[in-house]
Amino acid sequence: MNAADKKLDVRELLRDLEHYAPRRRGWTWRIPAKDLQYGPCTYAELSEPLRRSIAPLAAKSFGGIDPQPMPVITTEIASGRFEDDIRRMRMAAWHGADHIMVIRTAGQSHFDGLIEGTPQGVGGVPITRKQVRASRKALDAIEDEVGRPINFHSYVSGVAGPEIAVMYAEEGVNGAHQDPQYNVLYRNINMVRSFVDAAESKKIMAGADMLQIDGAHNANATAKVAWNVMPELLVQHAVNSAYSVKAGMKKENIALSTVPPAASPAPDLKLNLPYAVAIRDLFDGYRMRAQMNTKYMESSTREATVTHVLNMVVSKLTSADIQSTITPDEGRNVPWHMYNIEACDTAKQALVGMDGLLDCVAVRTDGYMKERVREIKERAVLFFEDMLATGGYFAAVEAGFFIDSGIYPERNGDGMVRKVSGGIGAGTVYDRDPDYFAPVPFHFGDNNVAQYGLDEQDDPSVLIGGSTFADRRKIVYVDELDPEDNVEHRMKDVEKYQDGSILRPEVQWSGDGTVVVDLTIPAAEAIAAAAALEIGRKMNLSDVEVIHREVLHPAEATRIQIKGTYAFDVDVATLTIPPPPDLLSDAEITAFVKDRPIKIVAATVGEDEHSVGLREIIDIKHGGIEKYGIQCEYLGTSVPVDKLVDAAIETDADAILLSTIISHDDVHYRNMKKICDYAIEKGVRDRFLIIGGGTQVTPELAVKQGLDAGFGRGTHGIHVASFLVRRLREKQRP
Ligand code: Z97
Repeated sequence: MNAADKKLDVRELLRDLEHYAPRRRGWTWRIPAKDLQYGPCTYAELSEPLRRSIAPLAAKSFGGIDPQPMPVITTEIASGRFEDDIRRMRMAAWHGADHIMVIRTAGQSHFDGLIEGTPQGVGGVPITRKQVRASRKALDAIEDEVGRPINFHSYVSGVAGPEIAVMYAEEGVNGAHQDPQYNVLYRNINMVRSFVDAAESKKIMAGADMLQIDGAHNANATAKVAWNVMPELLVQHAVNSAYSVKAGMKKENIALSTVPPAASPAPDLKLNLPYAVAIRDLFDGYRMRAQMNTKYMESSTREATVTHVLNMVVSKLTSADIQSTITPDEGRNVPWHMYNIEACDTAKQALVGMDGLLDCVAVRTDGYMKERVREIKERAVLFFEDMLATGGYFAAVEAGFFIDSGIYPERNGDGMVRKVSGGIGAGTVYDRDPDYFAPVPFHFGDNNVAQYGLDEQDDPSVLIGGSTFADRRKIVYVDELDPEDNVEHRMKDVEKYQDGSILRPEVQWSGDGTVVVDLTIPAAEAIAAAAALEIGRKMNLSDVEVIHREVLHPAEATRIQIKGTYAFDVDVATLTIPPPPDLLSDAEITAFVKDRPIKIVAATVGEDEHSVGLREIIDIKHGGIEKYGIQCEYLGTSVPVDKLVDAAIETDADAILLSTIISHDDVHYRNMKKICDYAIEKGVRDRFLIIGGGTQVTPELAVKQGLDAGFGRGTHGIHVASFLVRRLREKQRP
């Protein structure tokens, strides 16, 4: 068995984890494949294809291609159990993700140190060394499988930010969000402490060549009138970007988390495109990470997809470097595997679909665009000047400049106010003594190396025989601290699902037994929701919850989705699994018919007026056998079987297709026997193949009546054509 066909063995992955070393540091971009001829298509700006992947469903009409767009594609994973997240990472990578962002457990910013072991998280994964290491190790195997490097990413924020940055650098984490404004505005961490920590964290991240994403998009997600914060978003980008460069980061490792601030039903592109252009004008040389707009996201996957695709039109027109994807999880209470995967597919397919867009259209630089871009920039610059005049960033935060719902210079007085002397960790910043010395290679600010006879550019860790970055043996690896809340325990509970012989559906965790039921209930919303819960319970589901509702009409119907769990297993050994149909490819069939033309006669036989099934098998419109160039003579309905045989003789056909739907008294099988008997009587049975089809036809019973083949429900043209070609090919052989 190919390793890719096997389930990921998490136990194997965890074995010998204490000796794991990451294979590289730093961020990796996709490799461009310009003007790539791929299958029947030529593309302008793809990246290199994957070794293994899952193509969009429509790819089967294009030779199964799975083109990969140029931007890195992000997926955010957050189930709370890293052992399940790892499996989801694998699925996402096969669908085109190469930036895996692990969402930390809710409010990890408030932890004042590194956590050890692998406890289960709520609303995300607790960031621990073991969890990070296991995920990075898994991604090494996954990137080998798909044939493209995968970037692993999480957050460097909170009062333990610098410790986390060090651990990330040691463990080969490739990127992180780092923005002191996030701490200040959303986590009420003291501003002085946040900026001091940020300088240290950024220096370490720079040392490990990590990509940084800022936190500006959070203002959009938080503000009451989200599209009004456009000028502020630019100011936030500027503060973090300039600070990062000063802390030693390279511009090309600094990504702005740009978010299109509005969404349809607002005029999405008219508002978002000039904004995106303004950012790119102001922040030349930085990377653009297109964060999807989450502000307006409810529980509808359809609405999420519309917003996502419109966001990507902006990304495409303004050449974003990283494309984020987002799921309607928040509206649906759980992070689902399937929405991660759908969102990756949406990003990949939409971006590939827009390949070469800028060869076809151009973003205007006159008229509305010119005025609007200029207006946004002016408002942002004025905001910045006002901030400086007020006494700088800290004073501006104290004055409530940020997340105000007015569009600058308007102010609604509802901004987030924080005090310089307030917040978590206030008063914890101290001046360094003149002889302060830290024996570490990446450190921000004064480090009195001269006292030990070292130069500025020397690595001070030589004095202690190297740092943990250089010598991994110095890293203290703690496996598990909690005897109960750890991965071994969690996996033991779901042991029976590990090898795939016992199955239970899941949405996020192995064996969670959660299902979604989609119901259209002919009632008004409130009644429909109550009815849906009752239906769920009657289906023997427990913990039934309504996760989505859409009014189709106030009186006629409401669409309700419920989720619930059930507690039984399916043993794979008890299943009857039909062998996959052995079909030839369209190209193979067409090529055969070109060399050796095939002719058939067809009719519905007996007293049977049904014609649709047979027409579907024949007609080109429905993917019938005509499309391969097979000549079809359709004789109609209620045709006597002898007439069908006579017509086959007359036209020198290769095959007879008889259709029969009516099955009372086994008339369908009797007609099959009758046609074979007649052909034998005429001495022509060997001249053509006789094939029967119909919804009630069982292939084995049809053959028992003397036919060459029978086809039942679910048959398509390709099934019949594959059979014809195979048999005629056998006949040709000497
Ligand atoms: C995205 N959907 O794709 P805590 N630092 C920054 C952040 O933006 C965040 C944290 C820390 C979003 C990601 C929201 N961002 C989700 C700059 C979170 C997280 O441990 O939750 O406090 O920190 O960017």
